[in-house]
Amino acid sequence: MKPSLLHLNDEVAAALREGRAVVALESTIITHGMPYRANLETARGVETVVRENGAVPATIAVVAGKIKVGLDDRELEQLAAAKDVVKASGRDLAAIMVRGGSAGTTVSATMRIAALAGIRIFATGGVGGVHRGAEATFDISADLTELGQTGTTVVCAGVKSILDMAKTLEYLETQRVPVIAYQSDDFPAFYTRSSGLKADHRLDTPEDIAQAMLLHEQIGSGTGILVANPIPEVDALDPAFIDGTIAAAVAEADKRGIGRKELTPFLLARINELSQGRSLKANIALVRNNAALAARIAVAHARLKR
Ligand code: PSU
Repeated sequence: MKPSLLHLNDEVAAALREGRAVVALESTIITHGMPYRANLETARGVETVVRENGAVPATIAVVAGKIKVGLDDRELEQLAAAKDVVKASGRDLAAIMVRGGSAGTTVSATMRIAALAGIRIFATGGVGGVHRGAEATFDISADLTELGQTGTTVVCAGVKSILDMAKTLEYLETQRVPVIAYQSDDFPAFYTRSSGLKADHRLDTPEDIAQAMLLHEQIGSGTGILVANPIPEVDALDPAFIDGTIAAAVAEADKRGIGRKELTPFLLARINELSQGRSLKANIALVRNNAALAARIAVAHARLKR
């Protein structure tokens, strides 16, 4: 893909030209991760959090066949309300562009587009991973292989236990992706602060993470970095409650034969219904928390690059 294929809005283009901090944001969370209007309010709120922490937000999506880096409010609103938008991972982009379609970009597509635009840091809620039962289905998110070949730092709250967390960490090791937990020894589990699994590394300040990004690049690692930021204590859900809810949703998906790219959106929606909105509330809180950390890392990174 050529950088000239990207449509940057003026604010993002100016910030990049001047070496100021920019944070990329994905849009599958808007189109397939949350119900309307919570999705729109969250998307707007997350952009505000990025600004409050000193960086420029760049929400990435495909709009009428064009790759947009930085959406205006009307585009954000249309994307949030539209019923005909698809979910695009990196491999889907070309075909969607040819037919002039619109798409929410997943972590894999967003991190690739961000890298092309020159944006090094990206905030999301959770990344995709190795699905439970992958030894039979082979269902492993392209987010993991993209992390293995694109040098974007992704700030997330760990992965949900809709996934096989141990296998996800194994796969990240194979892909040479460092996993750094922020102010924690454990790898977080999205709705809860610990998965019971240790993270490879712990760093305690945005400045240290920015420094690690520079060194990772200078070493020529060529891979992304996964920063795992635990959900704030006050927003975390009870582990027994959420694990039971997730298990019920996974069993239902299995029974109904739901798989491939429909699986993650189905599970997110079903968990929200079964938890009577508690999972959505936690999801919004952790995305905002990740956006704040990503912005602080981006500011520290821009300072180091000066
Ligand atoms: N996990 C979440 N919320 C999400 C997603 C994952 O907790 O919205 C979205 C992200 O965009 C991620 C994608 O990149 O789902 C992964 O989908 P799949 O498992 O089909 O690769």
